[in-house]
Amino acid sequence: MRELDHIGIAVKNLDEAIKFYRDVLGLELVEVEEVPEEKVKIAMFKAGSVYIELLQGLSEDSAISKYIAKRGEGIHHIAIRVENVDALTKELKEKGVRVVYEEPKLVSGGKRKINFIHPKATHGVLLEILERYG
Ligand code: CMX
Repeated sequence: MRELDHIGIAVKNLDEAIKFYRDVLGLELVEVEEVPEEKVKIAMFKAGSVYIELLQGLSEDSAISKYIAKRGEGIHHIAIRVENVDALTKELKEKGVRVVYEEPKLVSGGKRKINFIHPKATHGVLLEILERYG
């Protein structure tokens, strides 16, 4: 299984951005949560079979805050859902592909396991690989 899971959009103000995606576009807001492991607060919207994830940095040193400081708001990453993120991380490292974390991270109280492939290895897009539990 390798399916598009979500598109991540970096935003300055999550509450303001939610108003647009929920109230103007009419997308279904599935959940809002803090992901302290990644120093972000996120809002997940269902958009057909995939999600749109809005991300606001929780501190200046968050990857999202740094991204916005350099490039402004916009598409930050694309996420692919896979069957086994540990195995894929190992496989990528063996192939010499630059992953962000040596070992995948469990986040959101164990609801997801994630890693990232560096944009320099993917022709310019930060790619998240993730496994979802429940
Ligand atoms: N998309 C595309 N290119 C990107 C990028 C992005 N999101 N972020 C950085 N880049 C590019 C930059 O343009 C730059 O390219 P040039 O050298 O050609 O100018 C290069 O990558 C290095 O950029 P940088 O600003 O110096 O960024 P860093 O190397 O400090 O960090 C990265 C980049 C990907 C390692 C870092 O953002 C990271 O660790 N990301 C993974 C964690 C993360 O993003 N967490 C937030 C999401 C959490 C979640 O989804 O739950």
